[in-house]
Amino acid sequence: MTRRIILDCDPGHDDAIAMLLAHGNPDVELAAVTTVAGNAGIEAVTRNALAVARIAGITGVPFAAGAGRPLVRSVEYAPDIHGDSGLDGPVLPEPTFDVDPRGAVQLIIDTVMASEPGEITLVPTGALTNIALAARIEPRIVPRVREVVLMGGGVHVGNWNATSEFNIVIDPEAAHIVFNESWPLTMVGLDVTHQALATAEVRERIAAVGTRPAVFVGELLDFFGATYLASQGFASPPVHDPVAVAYVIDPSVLEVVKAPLDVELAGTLTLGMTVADLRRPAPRTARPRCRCASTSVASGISWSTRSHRSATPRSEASLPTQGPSHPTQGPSHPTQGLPARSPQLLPQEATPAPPSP
Ligand SMILES: [Ca+2]
Repeated sequence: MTRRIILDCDPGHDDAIAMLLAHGNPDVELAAVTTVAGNAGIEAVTRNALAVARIAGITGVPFAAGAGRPLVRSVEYAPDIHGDSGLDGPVLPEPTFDVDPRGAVQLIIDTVMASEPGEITLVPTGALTNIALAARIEPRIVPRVREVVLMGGGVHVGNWNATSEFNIVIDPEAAHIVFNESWPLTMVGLDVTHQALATAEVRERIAAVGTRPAVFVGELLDFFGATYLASQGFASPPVHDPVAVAYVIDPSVLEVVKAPLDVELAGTLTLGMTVADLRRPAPRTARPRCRCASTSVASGISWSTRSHRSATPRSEASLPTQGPSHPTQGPSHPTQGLPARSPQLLPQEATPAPPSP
């Protein structure tokens, strides 16, 4: 069944690839695309989203601009990774349509309320400001949302600082709201997305597609790969946001465990840290503080069990193995020794998408 999603994003190189994947894959349908300040300011990321829509040929999907700053804190951007524009590298085309005047939060509310209960999945790949505001302004959306599958956080891993991931730490209060609503929520965090690497082999497969979106993805990865190498030491860049979309398309791509989950708001060293209690067996005193119907944490990529639906199937044995690509990925990392490559679904985001109705 086609899953209808609202992609709430801050494009952003990996957001752009996530959008291409969501548009190009027949198992998901973009019900709306909303933007939030994060990788760059709200005007920039919104312009970027519209440019990606033109490159992908997305039409008939409402786009809306959302929050320009976090709920409480000062706004922070990520130019070291994404450049000042949020999408440095490719030359972007001018948008061909305007944003929805209702704005992101109202568009999210209207889309969920106009859909059947359980129809809409929220896929935030930026700060959770818009999602938190929507839940507060119209609480009736919460039980109507099928689930929230977000890229953000991580278990014992950070990127903005030692403990915290960018999307969560730039608006931790919004994350707290979203983590403590009663919808099912799955966190696709850094411990998983740091394994979803755009290796040379993956990039060759995308380049071989040869379409405009494929060339665009190559240009995105040229810039993204260079900044990730310079700023964080990755030999191949981790392509975070498409992993959340890939999980919606095919849950078998990730190993997921249910666990109590919340976000740190009071830590002097750990603000924005996502805290999942993964102790097994779960201690009797371990209770989720949050009220989510269930919280789940992606714990790994299912290299051996996920379905193989790529247009260019290859045997696992033929795939190159790659050692730890990140200097901080220690020898105890559970995936060390596994083929380091992007999810099977990643190359499909470069496939030319059929025009939207
Ligand atoms: Ca993002």
